[in-house]
Amino acid sequence: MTKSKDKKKKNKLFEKEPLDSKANIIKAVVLSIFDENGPTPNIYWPYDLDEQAGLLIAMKTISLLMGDATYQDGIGTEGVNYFGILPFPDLKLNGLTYFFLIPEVKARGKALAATITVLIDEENRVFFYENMKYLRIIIDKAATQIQNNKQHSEREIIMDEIREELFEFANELKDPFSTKRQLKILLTGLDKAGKSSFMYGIRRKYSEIIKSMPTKGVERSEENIFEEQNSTISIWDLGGQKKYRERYLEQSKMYLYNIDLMFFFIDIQDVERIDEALSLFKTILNTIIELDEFPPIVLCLNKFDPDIKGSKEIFKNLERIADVIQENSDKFFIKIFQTSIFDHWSLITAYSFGLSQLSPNRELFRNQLKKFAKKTNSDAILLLNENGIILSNFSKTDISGKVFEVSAPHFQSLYKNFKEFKLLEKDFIVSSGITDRSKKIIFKKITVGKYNLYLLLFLERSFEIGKIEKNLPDFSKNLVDLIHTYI
Ligand SMILES: Nc1nc2c(ncn2[C@@H]2O[C@H](COP(=O)(O)OP(=O)(O)O)[C@@H](O)[C@H]2O)c(=O)[nH]1
Ligand SMILES: [Mg+2]
Repeated sequence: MTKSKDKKKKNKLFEKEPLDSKANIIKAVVLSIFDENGPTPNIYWPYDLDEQAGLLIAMKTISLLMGDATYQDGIGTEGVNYFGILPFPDLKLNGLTYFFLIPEVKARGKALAATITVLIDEENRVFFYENMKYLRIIIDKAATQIQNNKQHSEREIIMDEIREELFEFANELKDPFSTKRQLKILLTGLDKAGKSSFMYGIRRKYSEIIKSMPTKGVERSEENIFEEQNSTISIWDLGGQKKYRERYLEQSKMYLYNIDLMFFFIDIQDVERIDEALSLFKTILNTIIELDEFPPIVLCLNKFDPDIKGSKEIFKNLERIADVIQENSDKFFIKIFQTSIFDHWSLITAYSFGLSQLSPNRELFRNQLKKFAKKTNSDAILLLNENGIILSNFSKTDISGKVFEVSAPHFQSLYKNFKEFKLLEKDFIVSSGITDRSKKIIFKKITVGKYNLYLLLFLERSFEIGKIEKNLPDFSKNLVDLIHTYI
């Protein structure tokens, strides 16, 4: 669609850039606005963008996010910002979309829904994932300017500028055309902190936990969130014994480079080694700061076994660790979890949170859950994949979230058992007698494209299954797109 038959309408790109320029990776840049005619491509490049293609881009990007409660209730334009990567199979393109609101007194909700979408060939999509951070900054800046400038002509200039900036950015990259996204997850911490057991636990290889020997050197494995995915996720379990630690710190360029996510484990029962563990944590952070690496970090305060939860001493340790961590890590996004192999859900929660950080679509996912919750009167929703990993969750209150923590794993095994023994009449389970009179829990298998996912809903006792079934097709349809580009 960018290769116009009409050569007279030469666009700026080809006047300035040689044809084989890397900037050619960017096929289109579109500002869409939901105006009185519905979702409309308002300003776009190439200037001769096919009309149908433009409409499709506007419709798809804006409609995915319509129905957002914040927007419709007119609460304000601040909280409504989402990035996501969307597939456009008909155009053979992938789009990085930013959804935002333009304040407009006359409009419903006092704002107009708008998106800026950057499009590239679908086989080049890794470009988006690898450069998300910078692309977000460029697009975010343009969106703010669009919000502040009302004139169409001013906005045209802004869109020209963002395009130039994107070209420049693409041109400076060494290799924007790798075909598969390579992700690297590190598991770090002292020896015996429980790193290997954590992964066995996640994978339900319980017998291995008993047999497990100290990890020698580095053990690599792969994670597949979906059977078919466009990225390779490698998990590097870095052996924690002193000799291995020294090696990976010395050869940090090899081990600690290009990290997308890091887990750090501390054995909170081993009081004597807590200082040593914290010191290793600091050393690793300093080393990766030097490498200019700032991955999100999941800190597992591990061996927080169910039977010691009440212990005062453990509680003191936890507080001390949290303080030290806070002091040393203002440059990083760190999320702390209390984990134990005897509490499967604690592992899943920490692990899933980490994985979700790898997906640029996590906000969009959550938004779909939130919409579905509203339509079905659910207090909380959880979406699990076949392996029980949480893809996304939404809950109105803390309490409903907590209910899930306790019940989700049980429901999933119940469901699987019932299914196996063909005891399931319909494709869902409804709780009965577990909750008080006001609430119910539904566990349901849903198909999204070629995947089986599991949906857990926490909702009013007087729920209507019809309402859920009516809204499911739309929900699944939106998720299909997001799953294709989830990771
Ligand atoms: N009590 C308790 N023990 C654990 C937990 N996780 C691991 N362990 C035990 O701690 C020891 C070291 O675990 P391992 O996974 O090999 O640690 P790694 O060296 O960090 O990989 C093993 O004996 C495990 O059985 C946990 O959550 N609670
Ligand atoms: Mg190990």
